[in-house]
Parts: sequence; C-alpha cells; structure tokens
Amino acid sequence: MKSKLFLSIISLLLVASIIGCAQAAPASTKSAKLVVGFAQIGQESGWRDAETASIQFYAGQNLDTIDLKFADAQQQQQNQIKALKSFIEMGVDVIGLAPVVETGWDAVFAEAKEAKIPIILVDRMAKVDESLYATFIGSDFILEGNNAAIEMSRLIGGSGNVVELEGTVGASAANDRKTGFHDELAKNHTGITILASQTGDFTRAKGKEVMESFLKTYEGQINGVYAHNDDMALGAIEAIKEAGLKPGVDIKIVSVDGVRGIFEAMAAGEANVTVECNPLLGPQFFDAAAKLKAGQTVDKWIKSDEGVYRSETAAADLPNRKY
Ligand code: GYE
Repeated sequence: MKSKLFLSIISLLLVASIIGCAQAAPASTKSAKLVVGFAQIGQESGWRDAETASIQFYAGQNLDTIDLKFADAQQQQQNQIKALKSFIEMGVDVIGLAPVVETGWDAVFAEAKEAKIPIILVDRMAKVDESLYATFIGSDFILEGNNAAIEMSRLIGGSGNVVELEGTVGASAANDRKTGFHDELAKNHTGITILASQTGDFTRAKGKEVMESFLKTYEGQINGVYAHNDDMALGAIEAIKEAGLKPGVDIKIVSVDGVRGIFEAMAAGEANVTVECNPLLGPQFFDAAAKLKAGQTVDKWIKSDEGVYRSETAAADLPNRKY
C-alpha cells in the first residue's frame, strides 16, 4: 500500500516536471531570438511610412530569429519615453529610437544604460553624451541642407527670394537642414535672401497652410521654396497652384527625401529638385542590433549613401524608386 502511494507520488512528480519542461521550452526558444523594441515617431510623412514598412518587413521576413516590439508615439516625445521605459521593463535586447526631437533624452537613456540595453538612434539624432547610445544610423542633414542651397541657387540664377518650410520644431532633421542651407547661402550665394522660415511639421497639410500665408504676405516676391521634406513641398505645390501660379516654373521647388510623389511632381514639371534621404533602414538596423546583442562594436555613425535628383531625369528615375 505504502509503496503504491510512493510510486504514484513519484509518477505525479515526473508528470509535473515534464509539464514544467514543456512550459519552459517556448520561453528558452524565445530568448534565443533577437528581441528589439522600436519607438517610432508617428506617420507624418511618406518617408516615415517607408521607414516603418522597411523595419516591419524585415522583421516579418525573419520571424524565427527576430521578435519586434513596435510602438507608434503619434508625434509625442512623452509617448516615446513611455515606450522606452516599457521596453526596459520587458528586458529587450536592443532599443531602436527615431527621436522626434533632439533634447530631453538623458534620463531615460541612462535608465537603458543601467539595464545594459544598447540604444540605436535611427534616422534622427539625440543631443546626449556619446556614451548613452550605441550608434546613429542615418543621413548627414547638414550636407542635405548644403546641397539644397546649391541647387536652389542654380535654379534661381544666384539671386532672389526664398521661403523655407521647416520640419518639426526641435527635430535634428529640421535643425540641421536649416543650418546646412543657411550656411551654404551665407558663404557662397549671398545674392539670395530668405524672406521667411516657418515650421510645417513635416506634413503636407501644414506645408500647404504655411505656404498659403507666405503667398499672401510676400505676394509676387517669392522665387523659390525650400522645404525640409517632400511632403511639405507637395503641400506648397497645391497652394501655389491654387494661387494661380506655376510651381516649378514661377516658383522653384527644392526639398528633401526623394519620395515617389515628388518624382511624379518633378516629372510633371511642378517641382525641381529633391535631395535624397534614405528611409529603407530596416536591414542596417537589424544588422547593427544583432551585432550589439552579440557584444560586437558598431560604428558610431552608420551613414546613408544618397544622391541629388532633378526634374530633368525624374521620368526616367521614377521606375527605379523604391519608396
Ligand atoms: O526627412 C521627414 C520625416 O527624420 C529624416 O522625418 C527623417 C525626416 C524625413 O518626417 O520626411
């Protein structure tokens, strides 16, 4: 009787341990994956949609090795900070962040460092000590601004008046595209005046709205529009047409990104130049994340290779555009 009881207790324990193993198995498989938390800004532009698609597509193609936790912050830094905190709590391997603005990150980055979770800055920079992030994957915005100024000067013959549609206030992409443009004009194209600069928040709707007010205030005086992204330029083009003028002809249009919509506008003769900024960062992002998880070092700045595109070749370029 006693031994029977003993045997059934033993078999019960065995069953329990097998169930235990069965339950533990998925957890250990999961931890072998690269677990990444990505805090995206939002959906302000075609460029950003292309970046989100690139990251989600790459993760989707590699479901057996990558576990992506994706947060959309709807343009709010507070939401990005919340997402980062929850990634830290989950204990992800690597955090990816496209910081909506440059400043205000020190405290939460320090928390990630304390938890030994490396941060990859994607497409925009943060003003923090270098020790607080692993790498920045993205473009040289100063150079983009320089190139935009050179193109604008060529288009308006070295003299005239330009209005500037700026990106999101406090974003590195806006700050540096402005600096690059203004510095190049001040150095080499002194015949050009910037009549006004105002934020259009990187969106088409605000770009249009701000351009409408510029057209009223500076009626007959504007020779060119410099927009920090293509979406705002597309909004400005609508405003210029509604004012009875010809965008690309009466008012020259130079912007940044290289999205399909601006190539279509250039092919139609309604825009002049786009300075490319590559959003297809998924492969580079996950490559860097895997290296960091493996304890390898990566370059502090993984720079994108980009070109300048003009209306003259837009129709031929269009079929090759990937975003
Ligand atoms: O140019 C703009 C987007 O941060 C580089 O953000 C990015 C910029 C991009 O909304 O279209």
